[in-house]
Amino acid sequence: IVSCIVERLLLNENVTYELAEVIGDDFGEDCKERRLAPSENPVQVMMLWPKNRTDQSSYRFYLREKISDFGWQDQFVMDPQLIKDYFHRFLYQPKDREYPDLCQLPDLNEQTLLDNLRARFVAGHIYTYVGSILIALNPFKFYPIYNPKYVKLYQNRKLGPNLPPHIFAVADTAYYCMLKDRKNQCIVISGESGSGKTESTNFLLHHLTALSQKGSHGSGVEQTILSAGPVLEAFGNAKTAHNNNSSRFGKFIQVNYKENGMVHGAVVQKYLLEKSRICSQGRNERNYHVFYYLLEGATEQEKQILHLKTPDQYYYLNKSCHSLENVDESYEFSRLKQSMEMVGFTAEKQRRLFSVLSAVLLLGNVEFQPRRPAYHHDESVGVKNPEVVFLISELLRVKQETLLQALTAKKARASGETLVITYKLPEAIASRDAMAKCLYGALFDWIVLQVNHALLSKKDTLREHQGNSIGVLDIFGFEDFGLNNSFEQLCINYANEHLQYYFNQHVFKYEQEEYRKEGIRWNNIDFMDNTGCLQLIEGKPNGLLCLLDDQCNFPGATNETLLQKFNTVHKDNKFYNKPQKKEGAFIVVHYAGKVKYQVTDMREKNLDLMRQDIVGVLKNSSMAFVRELVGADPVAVFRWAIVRAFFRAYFAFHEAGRKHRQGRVDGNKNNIQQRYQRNHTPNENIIRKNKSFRPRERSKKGLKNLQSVKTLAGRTGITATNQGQLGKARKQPMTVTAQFQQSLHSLMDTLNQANPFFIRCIKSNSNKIPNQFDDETVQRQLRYTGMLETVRIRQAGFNVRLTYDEFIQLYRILLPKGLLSSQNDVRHFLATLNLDRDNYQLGGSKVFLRESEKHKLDCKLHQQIMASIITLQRWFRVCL
Ligand code: AD9
Ligand code: MG
Repeated sequence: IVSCIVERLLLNENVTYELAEVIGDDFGEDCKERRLAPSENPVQVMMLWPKNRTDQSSYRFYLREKISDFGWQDQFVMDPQLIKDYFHRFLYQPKDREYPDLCQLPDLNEQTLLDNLRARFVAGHIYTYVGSILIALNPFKFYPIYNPKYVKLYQNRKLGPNLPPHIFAVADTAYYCMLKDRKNQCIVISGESGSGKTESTNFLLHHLTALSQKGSHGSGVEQTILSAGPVLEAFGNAKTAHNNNSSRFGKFIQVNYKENGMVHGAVVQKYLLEKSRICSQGRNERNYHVFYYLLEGATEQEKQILHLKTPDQYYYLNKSCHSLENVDESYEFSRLKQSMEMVGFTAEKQRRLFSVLSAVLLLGNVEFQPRRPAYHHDESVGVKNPEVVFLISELLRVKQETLLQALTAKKARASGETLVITYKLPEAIASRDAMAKCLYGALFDWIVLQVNHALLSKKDTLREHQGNSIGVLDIFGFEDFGLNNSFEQLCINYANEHLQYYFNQHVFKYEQEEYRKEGIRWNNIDFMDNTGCLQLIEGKPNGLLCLLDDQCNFPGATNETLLQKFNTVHKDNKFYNKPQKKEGAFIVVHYAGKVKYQVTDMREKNLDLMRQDIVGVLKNSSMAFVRELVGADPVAVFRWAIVRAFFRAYFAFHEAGRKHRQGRVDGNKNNIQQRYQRNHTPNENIIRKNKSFRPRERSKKGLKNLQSVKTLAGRTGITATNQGQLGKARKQPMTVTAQFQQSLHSLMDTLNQANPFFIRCIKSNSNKIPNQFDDETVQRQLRYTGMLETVRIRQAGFNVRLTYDEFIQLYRILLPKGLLSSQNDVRHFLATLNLDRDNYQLGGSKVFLRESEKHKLDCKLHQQIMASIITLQRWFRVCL
C-alpha cells in the first residue's frame, strides 16, 4: 500500500496531498485531527514523520487528497507497522534535527557537520547540499532513487528546499542556467579514489540526456552518449586497492545542446591513460576490465580465431588477482558489445579490436633466452617461444621475421652504415612491454576518436554548433598506495591538486575578492590554499615536473640523479619532504595528505613515447586497422584521403573544363554537365568509376570534412604534438608530463570559461562496506576538502548578486513610480520592505541578497503581477 502511495505521489505532482494524524487512543468520533506539514512535498513529509513519534501504536495516519477548495478526500489509512517496515531506514532517531542543507546548521562546527551527515546517511539520505554545492556520500549500496520516476520528479525542479537533495537537481539547475544565461556550464566532480565520481557522472549524464526528451530515452545521440560510458569504462577502468572500478584515465564529457534545449551531440576529452597497468599490476589489482570480459565472454569460435586462453595462462594477467566479486564477466562482455554497437563499432571493427587485445596479451607471453651459452660472454637474447610470436604476427598481420627482429634487436646508423644491435634480456623485455603498451594506448585513443565521431550530431556534423554545452568532469581520484606510488600517482594527484585549486578559486577567492571590491561588510574566511604544492609540482624552472623533464633529456642522468636534484633544489620547501630512512623516494605534502613517491622508472615512464622501431613494425602490417592505430593516426589517414580526393576532384574538374572549352571551340555550346549526361566518352566513364564525378561538390565536402576532423582532433586532445608522435617522428617529442600539463591547462581554460557547479564525493568507509559510516574516514575527507570553511562562506555569503540596473529591471513593477537607477533610491526602496537587514547588502555596483530575501521579493513581485492581471480582467469585462 505504502509503495503504491509513494509511486502515486511521485507521479502526481499536481495533486495536493496532506498527511494527517488522528490523535487519541480510540478512533471514535471525538478524536482530533492534526495536519502534519504542508503537503507540497509529500515524500519528505512521509519520511520525516516517524522520527518524532515515541509511541506509534496509538496513532493513525492517513493521507488526504485535496479535491476542491472546500473538500478533502481521505486516501489511504496507513498502518504504522507497514510504514515502519517500508521506511525502516528512515526510522533512525537522531538526537537533533538533520538538515538537508548544511548552511541551515544552527550551530556549525566540525562535529555538528559530521553528526548531520551521519544522521542523514543512516536515514538513507546520501546527498546533502552546501548551498548549491552537493555532497554525495558513497553508500556502496544501490538506492532506487535514479529511476525514471525520479528523473521526472526532479525535472524543472531546480536545486532548493522543495525536494530532498539529489544529483538530478544539480543537472537540472545546470541545464536551466544554460538555457537562461546562454552560457556554458560545467559540473566538476571531485573526491578521492572510490568516492563515487564515475557513478555520479553516469547519473548526471542520465539526467542531462533525459531533460531534453519528452518520453523515455530516445535512440538517437542521447543513447549514444549513455553507451559511450560502458565502452570507455571497459577499456579504461580496472580494479585497484581503493576501487573495484577505478578510472585509470580522466574524462571531460561536454554535452552540446541546441538553442531550444535539445541534445545536439557530445564531445569526450580524455586525459592520460595509465599504460603501465598493461604489463604489471599491484597486489590484489587487475589489468583493464576488457581483457577479463573478452576471455570469459567470447564464444568458442571467437576463442579459436583470436587464439584466446584463460587468464591464468597470460603473464600480463596471472601475477595479480583475476576475479572480481559480484561481477559476471560474460554478462559484462555482452553488455560491452551492445554498447559498442550503439557507438558505431560494427561487428567487423569489434573483431579487429579484439584481435589487437589478444595480441597485447600474447606479447606478455613472449619469453627470451640467451642466443649462446653463458661462457661465450654474449648476453644477447633470442625469442624462446617463436610460436607465440607467430600467433601475434597472425593477429596483427605483420611479418613474423620483422616482429622477431624488433623484439630482439634495434637498428642504428653509424658512419653511413646500418648496424643491428642485439638486445640483452632487460632491453628485450622492455621492448616487448613497450610494444604492448603502445598498442593498447593507441587502441584507446582510437576508441575515443570513434566515440567522438559517433557523438557528433548526425545531422549537423559539419555545421558549427550554435547552442551551449554542459561539461561533466570525471578524473582519476586522489590516491595513495603506501609504498607503491610511482609516476602515475604523481600525475593523478597533480591533476587533483589542480581541481582543488579550481574549487578554492571559485568558492573562496573570487567570492571574497568581489565582496571586498564592492565594499560590503565582510569578515574574511581563511581556506587551505594549495598554490604552494602546485608550485612545487609544476613551477618553472624548478618544479618537480620541470626537473624531471630536464633529467629525461640530460645525457647520463638516472633516476638517482633525479632524486638528488629534487632533494637539493627543494630541501627548504615545506611541501617537499625526504623520507626518514634513506630510500629512493620523496614525499609531497598534498592538500589531501602526504604521499611518498618512488623514483624507480620515473624517467622511463615520462619518456614513454611511441618507439619508432616498434611503430615501424606495426606500420608495416597488412591490416589497415593496425596501420591506422599506430603508423598513421586516423586523423592523418582521413586528412590524406581528403587531400587525395580533393586533388582527384580538382584534376577531374580541370579535365572537364578543358573538354568544355574544346567543345566550345568545336562549336558545341552545350553545358559540360549536360554533355556528360547525354553521351559518355570513355574518359568520362573513368571519371565516374573514380567517383570523381561532380567534382565541385566532392571537393567542397572534402574540405568541410577536413574542418570537422580538425576540430574533432582538437577537441579529443589529439594535438599537433601527439599526432606527430603517432605519425612522423619528431626531433624532440613532448614528454608524458609535458603533454599532460598542456591538456590540463587547456581543460582549466575551458572550465574557467564556464559557470561551475561542484559535487564533492565522499567515501563513507575505506572497505567498500555497504551502509557503513566511518567517522574517521569521513572526517578526514571533510577536513582536507575544506568543508567547514565552505559551509561558513556559503552561510555568510550572498548568493544572489544583481547589478543596480538588473535589480531595477527585475523589480520595476514593485518600484515606486519615477524611481531612477540611483543606488540611494534602491536603498530607500529596500528599507521600506520588511526585509532582514542582515540578509542583504548594497555594494558599489551590485545588490547582494541571500536566497531568503530574494524569495520575499519574488513573492511580492508575484502578488503584484497577479493583482495587475485581476485588475486587467475586470477592466476587460467592463469594456466588453
Ligand atoms: V576513481 O577515482 O575512478 O578510482 P570514483 O570514480 O570516485 O573512483 P566510483 O564512481 O567508481 O568511484 O565508485 C566506486 C564504487 O562505489 C562504485 O563501483 C559503486 O559500487 C559505489 N558507488 C559510488 N557511488 C554510488 C552511489 N551513488 N550509489 C551506490 C555507489 N553505489
Ligand atoms: Mg572513477
